Amino acid sequence: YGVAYDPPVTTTSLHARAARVLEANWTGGSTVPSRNLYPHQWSWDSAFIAIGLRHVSPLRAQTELETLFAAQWADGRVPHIVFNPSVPLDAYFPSPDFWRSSTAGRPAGAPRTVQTSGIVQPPVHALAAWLVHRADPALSRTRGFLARMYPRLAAWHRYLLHRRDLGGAGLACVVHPWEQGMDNSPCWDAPLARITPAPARSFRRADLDHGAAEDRPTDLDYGRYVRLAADYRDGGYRDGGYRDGPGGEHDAGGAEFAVEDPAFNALLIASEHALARIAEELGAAGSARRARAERLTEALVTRLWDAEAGMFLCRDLRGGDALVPERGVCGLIPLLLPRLPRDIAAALVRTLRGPHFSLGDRTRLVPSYDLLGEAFDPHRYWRGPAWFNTNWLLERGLRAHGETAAADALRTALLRLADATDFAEYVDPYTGEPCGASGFGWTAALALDLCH
Ligand code: 9WN
Repeated sequence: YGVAYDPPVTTTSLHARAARVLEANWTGGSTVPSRNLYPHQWSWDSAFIAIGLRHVSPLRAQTELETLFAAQWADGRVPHIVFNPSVPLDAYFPSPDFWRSSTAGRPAGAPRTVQTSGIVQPPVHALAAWLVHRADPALSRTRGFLARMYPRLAAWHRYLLHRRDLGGAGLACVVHPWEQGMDNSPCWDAPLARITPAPARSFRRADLDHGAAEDRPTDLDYGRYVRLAADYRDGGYRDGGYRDGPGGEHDAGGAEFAVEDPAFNALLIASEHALARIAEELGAAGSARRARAERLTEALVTRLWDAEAGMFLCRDLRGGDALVPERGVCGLIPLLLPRLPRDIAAALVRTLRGPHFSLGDRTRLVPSYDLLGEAFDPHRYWRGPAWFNTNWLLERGLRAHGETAAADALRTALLRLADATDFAEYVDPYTGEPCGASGFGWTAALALDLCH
């Protein structure tokens, strides 16, 4: 499987260099994932970045989340991108003129003063807010950090649990692959195949100015991403959603792409537990939120667990409401939940160690997709490479379930590769060779978190 990536010799400590990446990516109110490739604020990146930043500057970590939530829409959605007005329009595609969140005829509830996208990303934010608070409770209380964040976080979860419950079973749906955050995962191949791509000449990809074409999604993928986003925009970013109407009617909305994803929902559950703790810290009751998190965990198991695969799968609501038979790392992320049924957690650990993901054996970090899958490609974005955020989540999950030795080994590997690759965006899971951008925000932040 090739030669293991040969790390350069470094003299400054990992901690100091990670902090320097976050400093270099800081724009005054938030942190960009990458100066070149992603020059704006991204939603789930900011949550992961805040988790690391709290060890360097609790104030900046609080500000990171506050800046993101200042762009929250009136319906509670937190946009996946908050655009930096001083960055040229052609630096990233799709730019604000594509999303049109604040132009004439702007969609209902979009903020007036800041330009955003209209789709969302995984809800890691309440979890991040709680961890940021805990890093410096005195500062947090003085600034009223949690008191200000709580209603916004609650509205965000409300949006996902009501407007995005397109399947009617209680879980949140994503309506675009960018929402789930693992853009070109083979899990989306079947649901995306039904979407007519926008013609390649109708848009210009800025990502190829900075990233190698063979490491990025294809033009055909992009055509479909653009079509889906444009249709959602042209519908005013309205969602269907389950409504407790008099007849309990179920309106699945018009979304052509609607998927229940295990990672997105596991993060929502973890964040709901965090929100319960935040409520208690503020002197309110957390029990209703805990009960809701338990109900969501049950729904996750009922809807998405596949005993034969030994992992969770995605449910394609527009594909006959069937499970997608692809093993993506998203199906392992629920290990993060300490209250997952024991037999399921044990099966997930077995799957992680088995031939499809090969933890502690042939790979250096857990790949984003099945090593034995037909679509596996060790360099193409979310179709095989190992990512630091998903490995951090799995490290947390292994630890939560008492798999201390495996968690320690994963932590060591993660720190080593973050260091050796100058905080790469993602790596070849076999060799550790860096791919995508370097100086990547969440890689630096999560390495920092694991140093503590
Ligand atoms: C689209 C910023 C984001 C991450 C996603 C990752 C990538 C964007 C892109 O970069 O997606 O949102 O342009 O490819 O897939 O997880 O949040 O780092």
